[in-house]
Amino acid sequence: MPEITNIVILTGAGISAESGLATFRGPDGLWEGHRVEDVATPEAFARDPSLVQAFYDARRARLKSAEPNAAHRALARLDAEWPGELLIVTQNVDDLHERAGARRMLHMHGELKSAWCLGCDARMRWEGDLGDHPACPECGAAGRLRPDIVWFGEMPYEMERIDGALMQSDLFVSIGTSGAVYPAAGFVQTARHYGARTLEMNLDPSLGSYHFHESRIGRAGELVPMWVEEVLGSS
Ligand code: BV8
Repeated sequence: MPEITNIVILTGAGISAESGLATFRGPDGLWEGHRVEDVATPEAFARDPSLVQAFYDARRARLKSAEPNAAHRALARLDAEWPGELLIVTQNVDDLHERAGARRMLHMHGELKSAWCLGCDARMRWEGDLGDHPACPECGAAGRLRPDIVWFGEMPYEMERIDGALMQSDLFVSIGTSGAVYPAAGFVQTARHYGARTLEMNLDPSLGSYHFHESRIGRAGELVPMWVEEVLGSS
C-alpha cells in the first residue's frame, strides 16, 4: 500500500441513515414524500416558499432528536488522531459530524442550522423555524430569511478548497452516497486523476462504483469503524 498522508472523505445521506435521518432516494424515490425538484430548487422556493420552508423546518426539528452514529464517531476519532492532512467534505446538511467531534470538515451543500438573509446577505446560526417569517437579527427585515442550503442549480460552497484537497490527496474515501449529484459525484475522478487511491463504502454500489479501486458494501455503522481501525493501524 503506497504511503498515505493526505485523506479526503466525502459523505452523503447514507452515513446519517442509521441515525434515523431519511436519505434522498429511498425505495419510493421520493424524499420524505416530495420530488426533490419540488422542494430543493430556487424556483420551488419562489413558487411556493411556505412549502419549502415547512419542508426544511420539519427536517431542522427532526435533527434535534437524531444522534451521531458509530460511523460519525469513527470519522471524528480519525480526525483527532490522523497525523497527516484530513478533510471531511459532507453533502449532508445535518450537524451529526460536528456533534460527533469532527473538526477538519465542511458542508458543501450548506446546513439546516444556518439561515441566509436575502435582505442583507448575512448568514447566521439558526435552530428554530423560518416558516413564520422571523426578522433578520442583522438587518431587521422580516420574511427575508431562507435556509442556507445549496439547492439544485446553485453553486456548492468551498469548491476551490475541495479541489485543492482532492489534488493533494493520497486517499479518497466516499461513504453513504449514491453518486447521483454533481459536482460531488465527480470527486472520485479528480482524486484518481491526481494519483489517489479510491475507496467506496456504501449499502449498495453507487452510480460511480466503477471509478473506485475498492468498494466495500455494507452499513456505514459497521464498515467505517473497521476501516478507521485499519487506517490508524497503518499510520
Ligand atoms: C451545480 C441540499 C452548477 C438540499 C442537495 C446533468 C448532468 C450532470 C449534472 C447536472 C445535470 N443536470 C443538472 C445538473 C447539476 C445538478 C445535478 O447534479 N443534478 C443531478 C440530479 C443530475 N447539480 C447541481 O445543481 C449542483 N450545483 O451544479 O451548480 C453551477 C455552476 C456555476 C454557477 C452556478 C451553478 C448543486 C447540487 C446540490 C443540491 N443540493 N442537497 C438538501 O439537502 O435539502 S443534493 C442532495 O442529494 C444531497 O445533498 C446529496 O448531495 C445529493 C445526493 O444524495 P446522497 O447524499 O447521495 O443521498 P442518496 O439518498 O442519493 O444516497 C444515499 C446512499 O446511501 C445510497 O447509495 C444508499 O445505498 C446509501 N446508504 C443508505 N443507508 C446506508 C447507506 N450507506 C451506508 N450505510 C447505510 N446505513
